[in-house]
Amino acid sequence: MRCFWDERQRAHAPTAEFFNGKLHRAAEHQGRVDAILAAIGRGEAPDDSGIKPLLEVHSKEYLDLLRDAHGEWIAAGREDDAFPYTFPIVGRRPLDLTRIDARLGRHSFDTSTPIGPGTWEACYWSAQTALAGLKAVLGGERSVFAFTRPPGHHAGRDYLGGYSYLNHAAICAEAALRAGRRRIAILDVDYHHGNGTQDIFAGRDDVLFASLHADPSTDYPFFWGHADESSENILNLPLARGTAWSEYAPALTQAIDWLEKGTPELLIVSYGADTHEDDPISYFKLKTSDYAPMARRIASIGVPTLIVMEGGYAIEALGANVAEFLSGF
Ligand code: SP5
Ligand code: ZN
Repeated sequence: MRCFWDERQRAHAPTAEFFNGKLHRAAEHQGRVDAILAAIGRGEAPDDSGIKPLLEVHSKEYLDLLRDAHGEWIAAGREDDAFPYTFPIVGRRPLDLTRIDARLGRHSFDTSTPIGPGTWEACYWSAQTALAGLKAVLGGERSVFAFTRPPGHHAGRDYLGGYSYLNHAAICAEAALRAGRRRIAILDVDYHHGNGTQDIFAGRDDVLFASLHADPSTDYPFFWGHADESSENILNLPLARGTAWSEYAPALTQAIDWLEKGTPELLIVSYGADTHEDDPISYFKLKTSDYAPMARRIASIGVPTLIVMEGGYAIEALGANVAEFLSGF
């Protein structure tokens, strides 16, 4: 299978994230890169498709913030990565503030997604990696893996969160529509709900979004991904902590059947390996050997498929999990 990756994606190097009242070592750290490259080889470097496809999903104001935030943070006399700490919750007035702390809070929904000196460069090239993968799929490849990093599925039109800054699945879905495909399916199998992707495509009739994820009553991102958010084009299948393949498989079949009914011309898979039993921040019980049957079921949809990488933090198992998943295609 053709795989895409750009070395500039390494420039994002967060050291810490804040949750449960403390700073923790960043789960989405650079060690994930070599673990996955060991499984897929070097990857083809993407062409530069420019900023335009990013602007089809994200606002200019938000992209400007991603590019400029760390410089402004340093100019304000701070050290290390930029973190938000004050948030305009629902109902606040849309003030046009310039203070870096206000702008960060305006465009963030958590405190686990810092912006460092290389974050924009890594995000930009991660999006180009996804777009290069899409181009290969549109050019006739049956399935392609874009090693996107940092991840994307928690990022919305104008906000970051969940280690995600640019929503690759959404950027590629929009680009595929602009290239003439009429209906796109997105299947999200990361442990966490893809709230950004859902938010971007809610109410649309040209993009279907199905997600299997940990029940948000117990797990991040809490406020999105509940079963009753499902609609014409959204299917959420929350699963309990402790879910193993025997419970996962029927839910996957349900998601696949639902997507097939929508007769998509292209499939985008948001693949997270954080459903693995050893994942340090997650609570499903999938085994490495479960990822090939998972992928075979997904491949049975039988349409050209772009796989983008989301989470997966069990470094020892990560390469094998990705290799196993790709082998199923
Ligand atoms: C792309 C992706 O997988 N993002 C996930 C972001 C989750 N961030 C919140 C982490 C909170 C983890 N709490 C679990 C405690 C572990 N004992
Ligand atoms: Zn995840």
